[in-house]
Amino acid sequence: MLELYFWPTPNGKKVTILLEELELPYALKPTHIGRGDQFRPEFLRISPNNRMPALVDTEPKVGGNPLAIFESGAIMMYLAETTGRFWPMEMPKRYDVVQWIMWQMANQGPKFGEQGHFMRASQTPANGDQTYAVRRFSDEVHRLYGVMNLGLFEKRWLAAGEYTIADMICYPWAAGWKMRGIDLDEFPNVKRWLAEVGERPAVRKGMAVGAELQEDPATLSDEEKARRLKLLTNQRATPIPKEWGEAI
Ligand SMILES: N[C@@H](CCC(=O)N[C@@H](CS)C(=O)NCC(=O)O)C(=O)O
Repeated sequence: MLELYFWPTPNGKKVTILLEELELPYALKPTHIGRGDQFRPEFLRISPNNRMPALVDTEPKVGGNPLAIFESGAIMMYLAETTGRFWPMEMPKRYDVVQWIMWQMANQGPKFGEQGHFMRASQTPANGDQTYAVRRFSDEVHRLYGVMNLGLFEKRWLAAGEYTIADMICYPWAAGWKMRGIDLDEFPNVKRWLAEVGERPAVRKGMAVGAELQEDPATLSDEEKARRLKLLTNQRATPIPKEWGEAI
């Protein structure tokens, strides 16, 4: 059984898209990052980075103990490789896909995430002037849409001449262009690609997973909102949990 530790954010949805494309059964393990589930000792054993998504394959094909993987890119490579789908293994296609996965994990995900962070931070006067940070990351986001637009020039898919995990991993963040202040008409190749990927039934399904988990912020008290904000923004190193025992 595949157990997916998940919360409905773009990073989580990369994996649900792939699982839906693969039509694999999986058990969703809601990991409420606002409440702090990502700091539970048992979750940190799976994902020491205190981030979801994470995957546990309780019966790996290679045999042995259950296999735990964190980082969405690694999870997607594992699923694609073990099923033999959406990641051609022959050269040079294999690395055409890998380079876009690396690009997404090192550029699109982090920079888009920081743009969102500083845009939210700028709404609180106590944080001071955030103009520099918002500008820096908004420029990066614009540059990165441009990178995809170049990468998709005269190409239907990002890599390997076929629909792969490279497209799936880049889709959920790219789909949020409107709230990022992006004019999609500047990036016609991305616009065309977003429309085609977004129409796939498995992509629609994967993007909708966990919608019922979302909370209406209006139902949260001011104290709870402040507690969650602190939990998500002021993180420092987590000591080895006492529950792990001496042997770890
Ligand atoms: N590079 C990681 C990023 C994962 C990530 O940032 N997850 C966020 C939600 S989108 C999270 O779990 N945040 C919890 C926290 O900040 O404590 C991946 O792609 O898996």
